[in-house]
Order: sequence, then structure tokens, then C-alpha cells
Amino acid sequence: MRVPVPVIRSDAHLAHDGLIEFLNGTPVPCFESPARAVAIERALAADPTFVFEEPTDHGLDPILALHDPGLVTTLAEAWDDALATGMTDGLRPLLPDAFLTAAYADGHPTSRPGRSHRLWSYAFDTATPLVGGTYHAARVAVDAALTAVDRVHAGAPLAYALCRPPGHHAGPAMYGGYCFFNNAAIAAQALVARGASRVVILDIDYHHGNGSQQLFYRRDDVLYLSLHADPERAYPYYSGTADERGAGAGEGLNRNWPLPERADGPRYLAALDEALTVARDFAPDAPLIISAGFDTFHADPIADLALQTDDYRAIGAAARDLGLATVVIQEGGYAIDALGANVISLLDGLRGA
Ligand code: Q9C
Ligand code: ZN
Repeated sequence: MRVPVPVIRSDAHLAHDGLIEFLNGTPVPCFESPARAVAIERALAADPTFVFEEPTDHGLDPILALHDPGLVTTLAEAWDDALATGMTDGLRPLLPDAFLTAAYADGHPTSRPGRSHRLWSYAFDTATPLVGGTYHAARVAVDAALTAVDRVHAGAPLAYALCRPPGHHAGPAMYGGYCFFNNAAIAAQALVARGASRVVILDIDYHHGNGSQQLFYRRDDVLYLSLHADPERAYPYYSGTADERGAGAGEGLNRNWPLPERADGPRYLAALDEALTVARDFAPDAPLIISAGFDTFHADPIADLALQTDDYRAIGAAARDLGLATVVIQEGGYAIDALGANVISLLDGLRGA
């Protein structure tokens, strides 16, 4: 049955257009482009059971519940500061050329950089350009996730937040991987704020959600489950192995399933089955949050797994078996021509269609 699905979307993302990122030292057009969300919307618009709604403003507090205020104000001010100092001509995006790594900070004092360069102390890669529309788009993406949570609280069994920019690489005091604020984590935190004590985030993006892992690694109220390409070969390289299982109160409540190159539907669904068993054993008392990336698709230009469009329906159907209301948060996916069909396939699986 095709129950109506609220789709929380906004045009704010259109002004977040980074133009270029660095790929192995070479500037290339951004894979994470406005065309992605436009394509998804166009596909969903053909089916009247997808009900488009605008996000509502939830303010800064839900963001500050997880992210460092320095990250938030720096992202808010970086573009105007760069314009004022001539660091950008207003056309070129802001990309870092020096990182504040743990090794740099080790054993001596570090200086507070000038306002034009402060942004870089929060960046962890050269793939995440910031332009004039970025901060507002990132704020609205969080609002989309929180509005989807509101819809589920109001009784919808399933809601989809068409977030752009995505979020799962963003950590407490760190942005990168095309992500600025962690939309899915903020949605999970909102469920906790409403009284939940056991929330599950299921991350099916191709990449490990290092930001989500970092945010909840020591917590016992959010279980983070991630299926992704093995970091031995894939971005973000520094996290995502199976032995990263949480710590302290969160011991056992972070689980990773690193996958081999060309893993296909059956291989993926076998790992998902293990993840869903862990989810069931946790006895969640809140809606399920899915960090939904579609860069696991066989034709994705920056990835190497081998899922087909129908596999997303099977993933959705398996997750539906948890019997939880579900909030789907858009993450990655760069095979633009297939993106709409893949989103619909997942949502149809989740609604039993
Ligand atoms: N050589 C998301 O899918 N570039 N972010 C990788 C590989 C960054 C992906 C470069 C990929 C970020 C949300
Ligand atoms: Zn991804």
C-alpha cells in the first residue's frame, strides 16, 4: 500500500553550490551538487503520494545540542569574513589549505587564526567548499530533518527529509565530506530530547558516517549502525572498522559493517540482516532514523559497491520489519540519473509497497 509520505524539501539548498572540490589533488566539479536534490524532487513529484512540505524553523538549539558553538558561528560568519578580507572574490568557494590536525596540536600551544582562516580549523578535507549560501542551506537541511521528526511524531509512519547538504560526516567540532551539520544525529538527539532512551540510527550511505559515530560513541541512548565501504580502501579512511564498537556507557552500541569492493544486493542484505538483529536486541523506543545514501549504487561515480535500484526496496522492506515509524534522512548518492528511482525504491520498501 502506498501510504502518503511527507517529503520535507526547500529551495534553500540551491544556493549551496560549491563549484569545485579536490579529488586526489585535482580540482573537479562538485559531485555533491544542487542537481542531485532537483533530480530527486522531479522523480518524487510524479507520484502524488509523495506530499511536498517546507521545513519549519527549529532555531539553533537543536544544532548546539550536538555541535560546538565555535563551529556554528564560524560556518555562519566565514563567507562574509572572507569577502571582507578579499580572501574570495565572491565567486570562488572557500577551501582549506592547512589543517589543525591532532599532531599539529600535540605538545605546544596553537594560535587562534585570524577570522579568514578560522574556518579551516574545523575542516577535515578539501572536498567540502563553502559559499555564500552554504550556512543557510545547512541550517535548512537540519530544519528538514527536524520537521520530518515532527511529522512522525504527529502520526506519519514514514517521513523523508530531502536534506542538502548531507550530514553524517559532520562531528561535534568538525565539518567535511560534503557535510556541515549532522542532520541525522540532530534528528536522533531531538527524539532523545522528547523522552526517548533508545534511538537507532541505521546508516546505509556508502561512506562510514564518522561524524555520527563520533557524536554517539560513548552514549547509551543512541545505537549507531553503519554499513559502508571498508575504510582500508574508502573515504573517510580513518574510521569504520568492525572493531570500533563504542566505549564507556556506549560499549557495544556502535557497530560497523565494512564491505568489500563490488558487494552486491545479496551480500549487502546479509550484512543488513546482522545490523537489524542488533537493532532489535536494543529494543528501540523511538522512531528509526535512516541515514540514506545512495552512493552504494553500482553506477555511482565515486564509489565501488554494486547495488541495483530494486535492492533499495529490499533494504526498505527489511528495515520496515523492525515495526518502527521511520525518518529517512538524505545523505549521499551521486549517480544523478538514478537517484530519484533509488529514493523511491527505498521509500516504497519502507511503506510496504
Ligand atoms: N578519493 C557523502 O557521501 N571525497 N560524502 C572522496 C575519494 C569525499 C562523501 C574522495 C566524499 C564525501 C555524504
Ligand atoms: Zn556517501
